[in-house]
Amino acid sequence: MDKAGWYTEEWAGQGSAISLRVKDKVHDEQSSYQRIEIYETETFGTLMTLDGLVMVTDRDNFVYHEMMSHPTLFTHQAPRRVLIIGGGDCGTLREVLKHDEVEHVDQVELDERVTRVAERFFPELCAANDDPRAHLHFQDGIRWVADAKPGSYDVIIVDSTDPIGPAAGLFGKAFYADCHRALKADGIVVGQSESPLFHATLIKAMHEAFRDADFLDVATIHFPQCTYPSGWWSATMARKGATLTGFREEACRERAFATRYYNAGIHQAAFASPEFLFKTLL
Ligand code: AG3
Repeated sequence: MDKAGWYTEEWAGQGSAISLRVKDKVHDEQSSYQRIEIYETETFGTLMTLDGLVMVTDRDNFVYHEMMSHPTLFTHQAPRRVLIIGGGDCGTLREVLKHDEVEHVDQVELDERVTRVAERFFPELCAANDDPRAHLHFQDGIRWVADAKPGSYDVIIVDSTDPIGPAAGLFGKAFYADCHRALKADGIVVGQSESPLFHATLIKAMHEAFRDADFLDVATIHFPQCTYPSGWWSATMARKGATLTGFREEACRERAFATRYYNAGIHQAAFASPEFLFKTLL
């Protein structure tokens, strides 16, 4: 927060930044893994940063959390067992638990402090944490997946930070090969995949790593996320033994729960690839 009351995240190497006008810094701690800060902003509600990078704001996190969960869960025919890697603020977990057919969710977050701070400052994101289907584990997600019983999950969601530090391993072939083993035959893994505008080469590398790890089909979906680098974000999905078709459109249209961004039209549109990315991925 500068003297004039702005929080700024400079977007590494991009000569651009996001600034939010801040009323107050309400929390600041150094956990064993990272610096966790909470601000009250003037127009985006509460903001959480990790090592100075924007993770969540009250105002726009719904787009990210809905798109990290519903497109994958409505592509899978019967998602019963779900694994979330990271996701410490619990916003993705809340969306996953909106699906009645989900019977069991393991969430494996490295830093317990992120969840404890989210419980205090983002109670609405943590509203479903007491759901008996939710199982929170605080340990290394890479290790968890390596140790998972083969074929034990329908869906794996990688709700990570940027591919630096401990999260770097969540974007590579070795981790994807472990996901492949941990998934059932028609299982799907989806990971947040940064900005199409800024990080197209990372998205390309993810596609290659998923294919090298024997996934049959890979696709990137797009959505706006105005407080993340470039304001345009993506998630990349890969499926083990089948293509990423089979959208349960009727179930989506008749869903019994509320969403604010996601719907059937968004689902279909999100899979469309911009020309430059299409060419990058060739
Ligand atoms: N996961 C994606 C964070 C990446 C943001 N990067 C940045 N600000 N440089 C956030 C966790 C939400 N559950």
